[in-house]
Amino acid sequence: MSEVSQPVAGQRALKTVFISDVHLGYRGCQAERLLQFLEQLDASQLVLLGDIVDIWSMKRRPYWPESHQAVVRKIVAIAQSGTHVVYVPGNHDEAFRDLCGSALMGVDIRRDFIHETSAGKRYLVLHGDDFDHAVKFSEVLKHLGDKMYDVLMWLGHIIQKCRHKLGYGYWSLASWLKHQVPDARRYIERFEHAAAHAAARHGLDGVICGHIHRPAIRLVDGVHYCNDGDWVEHCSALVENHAGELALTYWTGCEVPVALRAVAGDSILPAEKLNVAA
Ligand SMILES: [Mn+2]
Repeated sequence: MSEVSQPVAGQRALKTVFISDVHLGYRGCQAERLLQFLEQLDASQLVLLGDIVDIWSMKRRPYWPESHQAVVRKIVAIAQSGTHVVYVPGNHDEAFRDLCGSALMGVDIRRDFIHETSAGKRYLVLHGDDFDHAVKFSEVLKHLGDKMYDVLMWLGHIIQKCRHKLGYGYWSLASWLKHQVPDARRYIERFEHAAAHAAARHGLDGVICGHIHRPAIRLVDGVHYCNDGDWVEHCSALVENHAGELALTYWTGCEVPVALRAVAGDSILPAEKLNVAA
């Protein structure tokens, strides 16, 4: 294990933070939690890895509360405060893919790119819908999934309210259910293998993506597979420290100054490991 690198004077706490699948414009978006996360963000680079805005959902049902606008304002402010912000549009915001290669309000828009960590490891960075064809997830199933998802989100919010009253932290019903369904597990596995193969084909060490709303860091076929999760169910981000180590961090809903819990795989890393002040 490499030594923990402490940020030097003037250096940001983290090197890179990846978030995706925020789904602004969709009722399930956890905009308030994301705002709190972004308030605490201290990173040299912020990567917005797709499905930041849910144009599909807004076409079905227009929805744009103040908190969603506040997230956009916050991101622009972060870009203007010296953090390099890169936006990789996903499938729910693919209209922005026409702007790939340009910069908007200080935000670089890219279709995909290769990220090199401080440790010299090279990662393919992309949203992940590119692998949908590989996993052959049928259109019918997808459509059923959308409807089911709305019901689950509604149920999940009720459970969340009860948990909050009882003093428990954030927990996702949709995520827990998905892990119980064999088909969903197979879909996730196929997706992870397709992503890993793409990175291997390009001769890279790993892949960083989002899209399937399932945060993960693991070795898949010898490739370092990293998924930053989402801000509908998990409220998760993938972070890189100055030593080039990658870890997942979750907004837990705890009312502590920094509600960031860093985990890698199943093990919980101490916060100092990631230079995140606890
Ligand atoms: Mn997506």
